Amino acid sequence: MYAYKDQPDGVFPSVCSLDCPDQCGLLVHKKNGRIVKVEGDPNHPVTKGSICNKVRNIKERLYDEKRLSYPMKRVGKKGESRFERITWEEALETITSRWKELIETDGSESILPYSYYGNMGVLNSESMDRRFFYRLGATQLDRKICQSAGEAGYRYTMGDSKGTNPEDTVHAKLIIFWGVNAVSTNMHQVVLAQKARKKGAKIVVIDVHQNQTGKMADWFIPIKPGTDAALALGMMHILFAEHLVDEDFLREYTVGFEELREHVVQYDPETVTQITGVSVDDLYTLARLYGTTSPSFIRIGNGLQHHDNGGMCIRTISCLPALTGQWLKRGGGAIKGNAGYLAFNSDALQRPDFLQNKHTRRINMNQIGRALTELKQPVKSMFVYSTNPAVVAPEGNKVRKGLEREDLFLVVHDLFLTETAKYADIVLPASSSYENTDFFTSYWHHFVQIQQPVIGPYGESKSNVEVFRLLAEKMGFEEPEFRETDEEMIDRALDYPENPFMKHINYTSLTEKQFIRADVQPIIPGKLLTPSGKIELYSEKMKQDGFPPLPTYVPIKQDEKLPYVFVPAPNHNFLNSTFSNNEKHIQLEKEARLYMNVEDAKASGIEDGDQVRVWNSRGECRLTVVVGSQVLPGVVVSQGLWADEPGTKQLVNSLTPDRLSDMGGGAVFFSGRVNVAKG
Ligand SMILES: Nc1nc2c(c(=O)[nH]1)N[C@H]1C(S)=C(S)[C@@H](COP(=O)(O)OP(=O)(O)OC[C@H]3O[C@@H](n4cnc5c(=O)[nH]c(N)nc54)[C@H](O)[C@@H]3O)O[C@H]1N2
Ligand SMILES: Nc1nc2c(c(=O)[nH]1)N[C@H]1C(S)=C(S)[C@@H](COP(=O)(O)OP(=O)(O)OC[C@H]3O[C@@H](n4cnc5c(=O)[nH]c(N)nc54)[C@H](O)[C@@H]3O)O[C@H]1N2
Ligand code: SF4
Ligand SMILES: [Mo]
Repeated sequence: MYAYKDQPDGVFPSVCSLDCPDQCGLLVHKKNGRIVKVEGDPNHPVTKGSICNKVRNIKERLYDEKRLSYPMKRVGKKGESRFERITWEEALETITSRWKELIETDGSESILPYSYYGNMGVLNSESMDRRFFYRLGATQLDRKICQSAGEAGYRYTMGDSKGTNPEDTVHAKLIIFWGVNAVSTNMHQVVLAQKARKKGAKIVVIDVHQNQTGKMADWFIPIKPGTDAALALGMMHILFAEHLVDEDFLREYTVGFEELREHVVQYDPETVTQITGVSVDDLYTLARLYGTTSPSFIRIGNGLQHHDNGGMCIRTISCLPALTGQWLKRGGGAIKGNAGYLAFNSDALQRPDFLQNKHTRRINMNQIGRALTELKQPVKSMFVYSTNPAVVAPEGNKVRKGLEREDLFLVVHDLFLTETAKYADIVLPASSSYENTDFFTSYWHHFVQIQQPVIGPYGESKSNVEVFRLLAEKMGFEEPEFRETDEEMIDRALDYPENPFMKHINYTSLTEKQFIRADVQPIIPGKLLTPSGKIELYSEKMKQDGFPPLPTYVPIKQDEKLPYVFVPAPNHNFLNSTFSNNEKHIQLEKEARLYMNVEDAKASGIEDGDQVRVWNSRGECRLTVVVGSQVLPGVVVSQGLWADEPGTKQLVNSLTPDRLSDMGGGAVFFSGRVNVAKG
């Protein structure tokens, strides 16, 4: 039997590697050795053959003529995009000799890895690379750009990243999409919600922007940015006042419900309306709907946590299902993230024990601009892979200033010459996930999946795992772990008795079946990983950590006296900045827009379709305005992380603050303020 990649024609199973909760099963069609079509695998029990438009068009990206196919070195100025082809041997030799020098002169902490999950494959995102940088003694990166604030908040209440099984949510009678643009970012949750709707369920969407998800709702509730905790507390106020809580459940499975009942008295409907902009009537309707409908399910989005108060906001919302006893109802409860169910042996994969100096410094990836421009002991070399900080990290102008530093030796490994790669000294071509071996664990559904190479590597491109194997060899690292094969690493990661749900999953069973359901048991509200084992409405741990022990509304910062809160959210046809450099996807998305309320537009003499300048003390952008009632007055929302084509100014992260969220060291992309004017 030939490997898939060696068969010129046929249809082969695959998995989507993008950073998306759905993690779809795919079927890849090949003709004459090339991918001609990608579709959903109808046999996948959750994603069932439907996939998004982005990936239906992925072959345009895989075979885009701009794709990198050989290593290059810089011959122009930083950022000028002038490069010359070199061999892999020269590239690896240049990198490792420079690093050996730096370790001598400045110490190993002068080298910084910078990566995220451009490819969600476990091997390619967090295995050989981690071993390598631990062994090197490089500065450690805190990878907190995405879900860390919310994860920290959810953990205080529920103990772990575990929630409802999404497949069960078809049984829910009320589904709340809260701060999640699910039509674009978790489409199969929408499919499940629509199935539930056919059986009589109601779909409520709470968002600062009536985007495609808001438009599909039975009821859309617009809210002021960063005020959702107050809304949840107002709901709790009414639930307690009107005896709509499940007292038996609260007594048996929670800590602190008596304290919470007292505490929420202050969040009366008038006060909450003032804070959130949700009317008193709507607040009553929502609370009563939630208090009288069961099973009810809340999909807690990422949008909420990208605020100054993001951790506390998600901590607060995650208390709601306990009030009405939802955790014992099939399809009831909430999902913030479900990664906890599919835990594998990450220590065996990453080998943190290779790091000798346990006090090695750490840098939070959200503050990379500061780190590159302000540190007393500077970062002298950075290796960027699977992420595009020049576009996705906050305080973009500071990031670019750092990347421009003449004395920064920058290596970028990517499929494309991204905005970040333009500043590189050495550019390395990356293979796509379709060219690699890897395994995948969803952070939403309960399936583990395998990727076997469907095509050979594009040009001279190499996977992350392979690049770090080669770098280790050149550095002279002799540990056998640097020579492990992909198959050995998969088995090592899945050999993890601590997670009984995945006992039956290993490399062999995955290659036989392609996707395997973990044997997940629903969470038991008395046996959680919180200190008490119960759902902690009152958290002593939070008190020790310096937070209010009860759920609390804390306003976001008014960082500048500017009229609008700016919410630069993702869009439908890109995935973060991925696809922002592919013609097909740009055409689908058309342009970088800014949504503005009619009243604000009128007051500033702005009309629909105008080009506007959006600015604050950190930078400026030029976007095309859509005037309407999709956002409340005082709020402007953009969509998509666009690259800067010549003559454009659309890097929205030029405007976002790099301060950190209340907990978890998260990013606060959506809490900054801006001004907007025509021109
Ligand atoms: N098409 C597409 N899919 C994606 C991505 C993408 O870029 N494009 N990105 C992927 C990644 S990495 C992630 S983390 C997820 C993110 O996907 P989601 O969980 O959907 O999170 P966001 O899209 O960041 O924000 C969701 C919503 O929050 C709203 N929002 C912002 N602030 C507030 C607030 O204060 N209150 C309320 N109620 N709503 C608010 C925004 O208007 C937006 O509609 O999606 C993944 N999937
Ligand atoms: N304003 C604003 N900023 C945001 C967000 C927001 O909502 N608003 N969302 C934030 C969130 S939630 C996230 S998760 C981050 C995500 O930000 P990033 O992690 O930077 O995600 P992408 O922009 O998709 O960039 C991934 C890069 O990895 C490359 N890549 C893909 N596969 C591989 C591979 O196998 N190997 C290598 N070496 N490279 C590969 C891709 O070509 C792409 O250039 O952005 C954050 N930034
Ligand atoms: S991006 Fe998400 S919805 Fe689209 S194919 Fe990949 S996993 Fe499925
Ligand atoms: Mo993310």
